[in-house]
Amino acid sequence: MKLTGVELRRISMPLVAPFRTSFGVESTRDILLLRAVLDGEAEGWGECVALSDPLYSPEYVDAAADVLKRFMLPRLFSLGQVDGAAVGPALEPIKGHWMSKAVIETAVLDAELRATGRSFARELGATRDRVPCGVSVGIHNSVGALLESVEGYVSAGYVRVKLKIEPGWDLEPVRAVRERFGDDLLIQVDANTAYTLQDAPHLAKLDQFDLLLMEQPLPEEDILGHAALARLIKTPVCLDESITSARTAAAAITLGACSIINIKPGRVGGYLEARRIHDLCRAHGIAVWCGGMLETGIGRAANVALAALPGFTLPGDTSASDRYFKTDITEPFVLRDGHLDVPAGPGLGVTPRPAELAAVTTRTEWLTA
Ligand code: NPQ
Ligand code: MG
Repeated sequence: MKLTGVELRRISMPLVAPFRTSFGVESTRDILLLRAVLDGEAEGWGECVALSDPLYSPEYVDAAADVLKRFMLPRLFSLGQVDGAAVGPALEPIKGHWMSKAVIETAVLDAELRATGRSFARELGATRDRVPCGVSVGIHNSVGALLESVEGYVSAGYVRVKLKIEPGWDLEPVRAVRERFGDDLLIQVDANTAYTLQDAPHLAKLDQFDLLLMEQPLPEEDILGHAALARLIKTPVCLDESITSARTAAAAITLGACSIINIKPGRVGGYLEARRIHDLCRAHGIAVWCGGMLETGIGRAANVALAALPGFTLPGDTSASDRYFKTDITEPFVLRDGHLDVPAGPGLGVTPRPAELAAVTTRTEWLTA
């Protein structure tokens, strides 16, 4: 099939509550959606996970739209034949911009799979029909407010809680959650690069709370620092921001920088590279779990499919739609017994609902060969 057109659609999604991390706070998610059309009729969707500002990764949503329009789409429009597997190789000469590569690859894959009645989950190699879900809990203004939020998530059925931490918000909130909810609650922490190796003695004080893992304590390029830290603390080190490809994952594993990896398809250039990282980690005995970027139902459907692969042995940040949004653009993902169902229909198995989509759209652009 040939790529004949692409719609770039910007939507503005209000969050149910502000989400604060060590790098900033957001109350609205400004998202780029992409609709790919093959042979003038087959349609597929993708959701770009880039944030508004380059604070989580070097990517940001305006740059994602720009690089797609000026550099990626022209290369793909000029191909005689395109399918999901051809997108990565065609865009290989373009450095970085993984989130932009991921969104167009996903949309082309979705179009191809919908046209042939195959599900995204089946195509990736999913072996389960539902996945256990964790929840990511932002930095709060007080420990009391944090406990109230965690209480709500635990009652909703989430099987694991991830607490965002930063210097000044670490030992006290983690201790409070562990004491209040007991030893059985699965807890992990995520620093989004807020510490340095000099903080190792302080981070070692978190060992006493039996955390599942500590996610990305040090800067993204500090692979050697993570390897040193992993030898100084008992809590397993997990990398997020540092892992941008199967190659960087292989290097981090070989250097002993992590024993667990958070796989976010957007951050690594797409679901096919995400699967390669899954396969690599499985061969090395490295546990993986599926990260999240506050996706709508479109990105969430694809993440839930990936999380159903056999190597995803830890609960992901694949929360229900209502964790983030009052109204989702697709049929909402609803938590049942701490799990989400893996969509089984053709392609991603979910489609934006026209009225809900129109209500949040701020701009659309139609591009053709
Ligand atoms: C992480 N996600 O694992 C990211 C970071 C992230 C679910 O914790 C707005 C503001 C959107 C902050 C998306 C989770 C964001 C955001 C993702 C942080 O590191
Ligand atoms: Mg993270």
